[in-house]
Amino acid sequence: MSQSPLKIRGLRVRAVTVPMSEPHRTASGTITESPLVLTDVITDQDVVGHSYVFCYSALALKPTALLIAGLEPLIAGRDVAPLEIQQLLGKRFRLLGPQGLTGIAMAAIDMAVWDALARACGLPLVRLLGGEPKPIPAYGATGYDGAPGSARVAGAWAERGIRGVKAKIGYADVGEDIAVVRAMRQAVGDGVALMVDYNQSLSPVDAIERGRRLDDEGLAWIEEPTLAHDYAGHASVAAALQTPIQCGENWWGAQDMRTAIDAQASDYMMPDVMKIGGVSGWLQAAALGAAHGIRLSNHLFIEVSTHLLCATPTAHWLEYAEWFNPIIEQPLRIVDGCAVLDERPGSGVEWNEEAVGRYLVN
Ligand code: SMN
Ligand code: MG
Repeated sequence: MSQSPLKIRGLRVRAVTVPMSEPHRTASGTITESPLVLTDVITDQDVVGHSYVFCYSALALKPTALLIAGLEPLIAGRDVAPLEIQQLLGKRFRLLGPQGLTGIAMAAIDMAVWDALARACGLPLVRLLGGEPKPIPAYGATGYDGAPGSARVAGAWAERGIRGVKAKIGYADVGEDIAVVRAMRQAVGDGVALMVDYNQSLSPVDAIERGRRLDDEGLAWIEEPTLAHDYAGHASVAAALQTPIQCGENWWGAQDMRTAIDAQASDYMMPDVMKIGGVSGWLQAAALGAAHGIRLSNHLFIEVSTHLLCATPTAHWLEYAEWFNPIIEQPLRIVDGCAVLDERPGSGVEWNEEAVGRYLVN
């Protein structure tokens, strides 16, 4: 890095819609395409930091892009100092609140600023954070595709050497949930971990009833059985079941995670780097996880999340999803079922400009 501190000059914000090869069905809705906002933080020293955020719904794409671009005057001219920028943005949105699009916009900038800093230092993000690249075991997902469909996808993941597969369940009857798990087990054998995800679709009472039926299936975890912010409900489910409960992808900021820990809502936790507050928010979450001895996995955002898991003392699994790979110049590598980093500076996000141009939304 040069002697004078790197400064932010401005932002470049673009919206894209990346098609999915197959729709991803969950018990709480289907995703057919990936609406993403790409943020570039441009600095005064020939360094550009990149990040993307996932808007879930096409309706949120343009408002999110506008919100991120609107933050440019607030950060232009400031040092590339992500923790300071996090404080600044948090203050700016104190009255509106850190959830929803404001949280997404803050995370977009946070992740791109960290990426710029790592690039300026010539280091992969994990090394900037004081960690080192190491293999992180990866699991894949099947959608809400019934027993034959889930078994087919699970078998395909296992053939690629992936070490775990997570199924979307929450069918009309718990018998169907069990049938999906058994069909997958038959397809992958005993050496592959199986997880299930209810995507918030059950009441706590139903979750306990279904969970008891699933307790003998050898599952690695049961995810989001009930509403993400019903911490007491999740705590009652976690206390009643033997299978570990997994939650976190819908928590906004480390404060939500603290509430979940205080409530004993979940055995394992899987913050989403976007919703938890970017790299800065993840660092707080990782410290909470370490202090409480809670295993942490990620949710989506595989590139930056691999760097972060390598720097997380209680790292557990990498949730691996390839949906956003088409716009990434050098997609994350999986070797022997583990995500593997190299020594490239930054957080692993570099645009495939040809693909970005193809999927641009004006
Ligand atoms: C999930 C939800 C929404 C979009 C993608 C994935 C899911 C997960 O709950 O656990 O990955
Ligand atoms: Mg989930």
